[in-house]
Amino acid sequence: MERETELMLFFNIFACMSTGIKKGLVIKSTGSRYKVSDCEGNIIECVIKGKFRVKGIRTTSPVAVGDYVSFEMSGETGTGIITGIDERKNYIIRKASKLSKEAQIIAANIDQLILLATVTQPETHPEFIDRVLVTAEAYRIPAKIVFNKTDIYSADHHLTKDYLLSVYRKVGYDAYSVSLFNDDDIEILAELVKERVTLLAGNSGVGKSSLINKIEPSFNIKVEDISDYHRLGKHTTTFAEMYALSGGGYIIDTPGIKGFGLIDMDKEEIYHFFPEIFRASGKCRYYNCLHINEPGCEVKKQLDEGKIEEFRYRSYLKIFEDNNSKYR
Ligand SMILES: Nc1nc2c(ncn2[C@@H]2O[C@H](COP(=O)(O)OP(=O)(O)OP(=O)(O)O)[C@@H](O)[C@H]2O)c(=O)[nH]1
Ligand SMILES: [Mg+2]
Ligand SMILES: [Zn+2]
Repeated sequence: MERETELMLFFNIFACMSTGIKKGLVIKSTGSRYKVSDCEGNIIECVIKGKFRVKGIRTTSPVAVGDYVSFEMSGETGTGIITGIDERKNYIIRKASKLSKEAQIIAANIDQLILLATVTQPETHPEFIDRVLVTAEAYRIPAKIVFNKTDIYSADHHLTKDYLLSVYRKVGYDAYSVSLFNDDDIEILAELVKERVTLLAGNSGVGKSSLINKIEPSFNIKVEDISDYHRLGKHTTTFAEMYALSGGGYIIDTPGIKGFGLIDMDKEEIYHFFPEIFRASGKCRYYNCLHINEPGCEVKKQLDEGKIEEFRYRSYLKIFEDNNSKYR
């Protein structure tokens, strides 16, 4: 387990032994009610008392899955009342909707993000992958990419998957391809998530819940019917849930993350979150080059030479032009 997570657990177990205020880990949030796991493994329904603020952002709900919280038991109802949130190691947010100023914290205290993608059923667009990766980079959460459903890929789908694997590996990401119907692949996945807090991201229908079920069959999480998953507008108001793994660690299942990449970023900062563009930028003629049309731009040069992949650069431009980004 990562050092910081370990320290946090130790601290919380210690805090648990004192009387009065209890400590726990938020494993589910439905906006106003929370499920909190205490140090003895009891699950307590909790509500929030008072106002909590997260510096700099307006959130729909101040407490997120993965948060360590303090709570007191309320005598009458048997529910807990959350009175404080421990400082977060990190968190990841999305906007509640495209026009909204409010943000939703998807999860907090994450060791890694695993982006589950599929070349078919459904097709994950590379731009979506890039937006998730940019978001993870912006929050300094290490990201890995896993292409799923290889059992149903045609020869062309395999070519596409191999191409994407090579692009993302070259950029520096760990990237894998699996089928959830292959036992060896399940072992690889189980190893990837062991003793870590993993946020599982990806389009609706790529197999996030199925993956957790395969690693821990006892969870029996509801899996979408194959004919249902592509319906638009689903899942927009559902929340993340955290599952404790028997081998240590947690997986956070996130239903339908649509708004990924819609967070506000400074425009001149976006290229920092494309590692290969950031690497090239050191050789640009101008220190404030944004790699659009500037003379002596190393990024454009490497793009022409095929060293930077065209679709990655296009994703950069798309995010750059996105109205939601601030230009200061
Ligand atoms: N052929 C094949 N089907 C898979 C694989 N993994 C998952 N599926 C199927 O894909 C469908 C969707 O799986 P889910 O686990 O519900 O997908 P999800 O990512 O949790 O979707 P949301 O909860 O809507 O975000 C189900 O019918 C699964 O059985 C795989 O490796 N191969
Ligand atoms: Mg699911
Ligand atoms: Zn440049």
